[in-house]
Amino acid sequence: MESIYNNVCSSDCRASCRIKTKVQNGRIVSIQGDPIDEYTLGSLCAKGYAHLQRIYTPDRITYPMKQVGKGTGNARISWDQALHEIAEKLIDIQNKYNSMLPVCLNKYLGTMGLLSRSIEGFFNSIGYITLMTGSPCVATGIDALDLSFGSCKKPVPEDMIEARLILVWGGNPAWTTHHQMRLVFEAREKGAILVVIDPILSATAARSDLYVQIKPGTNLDLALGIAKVLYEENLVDADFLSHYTKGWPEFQATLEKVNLADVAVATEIPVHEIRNLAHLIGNTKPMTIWLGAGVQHTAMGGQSFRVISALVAMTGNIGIPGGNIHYATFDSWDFAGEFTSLKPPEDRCGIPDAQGQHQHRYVGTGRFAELMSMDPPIDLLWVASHNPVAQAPDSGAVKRALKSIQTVVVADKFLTPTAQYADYFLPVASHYEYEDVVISYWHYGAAINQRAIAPLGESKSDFEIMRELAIVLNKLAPGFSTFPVEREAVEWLDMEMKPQYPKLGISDYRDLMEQYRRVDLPKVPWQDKVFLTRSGKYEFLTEPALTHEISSFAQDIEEGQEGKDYPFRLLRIRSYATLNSQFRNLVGMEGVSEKTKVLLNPETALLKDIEEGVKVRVYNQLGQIVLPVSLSESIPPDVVSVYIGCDSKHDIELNNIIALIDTDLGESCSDAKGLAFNNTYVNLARV
Ligand SMILES: Nc1nc2c(c(=O)[nH]1)N[C@H]1C(S)=C(S)[C@@H](COP(=O)(O)OP(=O)(O)OC[C@H]3O[C@@H](n4cnc5c(=O)[nH]c(N)nc54)[C@H](O)[C@@H]3O)O[C@H]1N2
Ligand SMILES: Nc1nc2c(c(=O)[nH]1)N[C@H]1C(S)=C(S)[C@@H](COP(=O)(O)OP(=O)(O)OC[C@H]3O[C@@H](n4cnc5c(=O)[nH]c(N)nc54)[C@H](O)[C@@H]3O)O[C@H]1N2
Ligand SMILES: [Mo]
Repeated sequence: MESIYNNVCSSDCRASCRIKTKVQNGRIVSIQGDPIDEYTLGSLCAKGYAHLQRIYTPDRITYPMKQVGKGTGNARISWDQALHEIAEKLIDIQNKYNSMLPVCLNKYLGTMGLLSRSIEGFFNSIGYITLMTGSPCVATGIDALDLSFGSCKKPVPEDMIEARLILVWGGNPAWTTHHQMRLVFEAREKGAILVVIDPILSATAARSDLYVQIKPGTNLDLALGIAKVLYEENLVDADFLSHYTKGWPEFQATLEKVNLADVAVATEIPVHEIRNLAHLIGNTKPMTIWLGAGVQHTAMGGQSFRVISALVAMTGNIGIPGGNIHYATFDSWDFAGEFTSLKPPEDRCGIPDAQGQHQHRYVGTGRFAELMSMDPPIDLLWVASHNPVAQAPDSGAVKRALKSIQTVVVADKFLTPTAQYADYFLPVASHYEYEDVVISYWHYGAAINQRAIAPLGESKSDFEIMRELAIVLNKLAPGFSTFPVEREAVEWLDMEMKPQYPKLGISDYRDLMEQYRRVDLPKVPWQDKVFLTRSGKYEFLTEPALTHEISSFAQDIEEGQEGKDYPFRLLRIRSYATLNSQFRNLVGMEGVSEKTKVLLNPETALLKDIEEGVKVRVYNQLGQIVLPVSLSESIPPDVVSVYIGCDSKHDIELNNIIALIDTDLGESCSDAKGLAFNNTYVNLARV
């Protein structure tokens, strides 16, 4: 028997591709892009096509496991045993501390499926816990754009075709957002110029009309330099500035103090190139700027985003087709919040806020060292949709925390480096195995994800795990959890999706089955030029942003630099064939993605007596990793770059040597500052 199902990729990615899944006799036999998808036009990326292999790969774990003594090896147990033992631990914690604060949740976006919100829902239903909050990814950028615009909004992807100048600043869409490149190329065919600003001659830079090689961490300096030229040479939109912005006079005063010669020294971009770039920006309208993760992951990432977006404001490229900032918008995630608004039983206590309301205790995500010195301490940690040993900064600290916490529960599909520290491993179903909904934060397409096959082995969706744990808890201690266990997944989806129905022109989420629908957001944001800041204007550097006044030059590159012992800035290149730590275990992917290696400029190699292919130690105050070298002119001499390819046999943990450094923003939207992964410095030695 053969059937076709509608699926959607739930990865943390801009594309959220719709998929047609062919099933024969209960087994998936093919995965193809769905031609109905107006963003992807029916194609997938290398990772999407590899889903088929990933579902059935022999190293996927499809039964619960327990490890008695961390590091001793996992043994298979039953769901009944796993859920009972975890439930008993939760009840013991409440009895011992009269508080659930010793329970900690660390979750991220391993899946963007709506039902994964049941995880937060479950923990809300049992008490006020310690919640690892913030984002390793977007918080810095969101805060920055919130300060300038009042809200983080973007045009539809297709609006990029209208641009005459596309400025990609610190992103590598050719590998991370490849469907968008179709639109970039379409714009270029119509005469648009593609400029890429990046320290590395990336795959995107290689396709650009103008590549500007910037010294990493000097984005703020370059943006100020360009703004200075625009201002000095009157390449600004005076009408926009006088009617729709606040703080322009103060920003002019800042620009008065900027010296282009200093900018050239800091950024290592000659003055004439800075002027050329400014002229291009000032004379080419409409212009759009793509803000990438490379800038956001620097210590001054937030402030840099603000000054880069000021270039769009100064030139009046806001609210017009082909203009604006392409970053992300979470306006498309206007769900009912049924899971997140669950409240625990009345007797549970948390941290009282100013109004005396109980709250969770918040710790920034990635700040695992803090978990080891809390009062009350952390006794149970639940990790889901996240692989912090591989992805959080300072993996050593993450591992120490995981070792020191009595009970670690990891819900995943694979025995990831994090799961190797689990006391309980809970096998999660892939998104082909249960019904769900995914909405894109890039193109706002909403898609239903059907259950194409039964969950493999004993695996369960996060939702089923949480619901069953709530049932067991209430059996052992009646009333312990308020999770409405009788409610089915489909009812939750319907409730969460209710606010979206009018915006999608549907009356049931299942209407999405054979239709391509996007959440109805403006194709071009800010057309009325009314901003959501307190002043209603685009704000350069005003309240409440005054507290984030622009600091001195090159502050970013000083942050994290431990003197001349570690002279090279360490940058990671995302591979087109992997997604963060995922897909590395798929053997077949080695064919399309090169193995993990250190990329060095030949000049650096010469200096360090290193040749192509030899192994080097990349080290700093945190530790070391050893990898083979590949020489590349694409890498500047003061940068060491690690390319994470697929290397199932020699999986390296780059983040062992990534320092935990805060970015300057992130707290307003997420209660924690962002993470400056790109401010790590290292040294090298031939092994
Ligand atoms: N194939 C694939 N796609 C992905 C992912 C993946 O792992 N693989 N991850 C997804 C996720 S979670 C995210 S957040 C997005 C990120 O996607 P992008 O926003 O495209 O970000 P990156 O790929 O990290 O590219 C960052 C670029 O910034 C450069 N850079 C580093 N420091 C600086 C600097 O100081 N200034 C400037 N101007 N550039 C700098 C780097 O050299 C790099 O080329 O991709 C998503 N898509
Ligand atoms: N050095 C360095 N570190 C970085 C970055 C960098 O540029 N440089 N980038 C940062 C960024 S932008 C991001 S977004 C983070 C990403 O960090 P992570 O969120 O940890 O990213 P992934 O490696 O994709 O891990 C997601 C995990 O979720 C699991 N998973 C997938 N689906 C499900 C599901 O349905 N349920 C459950 N329970 N689990 C599931 C996957 O198997 C995988 O183990 O990494 C950050 N770390
Ligand atoms: Mo990310």
